[in-house]
Amino acid sequence: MSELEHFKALAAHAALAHVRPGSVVGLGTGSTAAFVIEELGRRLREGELRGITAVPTSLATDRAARDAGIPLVELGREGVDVAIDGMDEVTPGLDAIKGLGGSLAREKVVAAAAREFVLAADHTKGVSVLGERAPVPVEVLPFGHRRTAALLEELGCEATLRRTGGELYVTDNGNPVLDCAVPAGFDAHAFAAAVDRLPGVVAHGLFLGMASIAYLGGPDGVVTITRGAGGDGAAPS
Ligand code: A5P
Repeated sequence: MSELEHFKALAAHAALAHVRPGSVVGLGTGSTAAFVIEELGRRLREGELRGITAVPTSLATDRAARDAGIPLVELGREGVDVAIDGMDEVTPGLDAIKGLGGSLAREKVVAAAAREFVLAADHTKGVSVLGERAPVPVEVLPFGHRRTAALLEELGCEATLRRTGGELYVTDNGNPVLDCAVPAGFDAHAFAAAVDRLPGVVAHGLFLGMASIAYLGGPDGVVTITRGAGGDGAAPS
């Protein structure tokens, strides 16, 4: 395991402290979520946790969870007790960018349905402001995606249609993704609200005010970002 993978595993294991016996767990997508799935499966097999069911946020997570022996359920009206997911950027205020792995729409549905939304990642994902390193992924309908890209660019970003190996990338929902590079100092809340109003947009990767805690694994162990009384992230502990 590489050092970065070790950091992801540390954070993933710390996040699992939020899973209680009998919980319905939202399982995120990506390389950090893979450590959550692996460890949750182990704890179930070894009887350390009982009565867990889980809602996967992607086809890849569905497969990995089945392989790990985690019982899966559909997302029901009652939502989930806790959702655990990775992220591409997180601020000290617990705002995040997600979706470089392409599962942002399902991840957002599950995060919004969670009584507790827990983020886990290696320490390189910590930023002081959103957009520092990652674009904001925007999943859009195939119909009119060029027009949607133009509307996004009118909001001040640079929208690039995602491709993998030269092929058009499509999500598990069959939709393309526009990766939007945002200018330094952009107003994430105003941008998110404007993107939400655009026809053709399915979901965007700004997860603002959704997470209750984030765990960042790094050389000094796991740093925790919590929500302070004023709604800002408290000093890491
Ligand atoms: C998946 O769509 C994303 O939101 C991931 O949660 C995010 O890209 C983090 O993935 P890694 O844990 O692989 O960095």
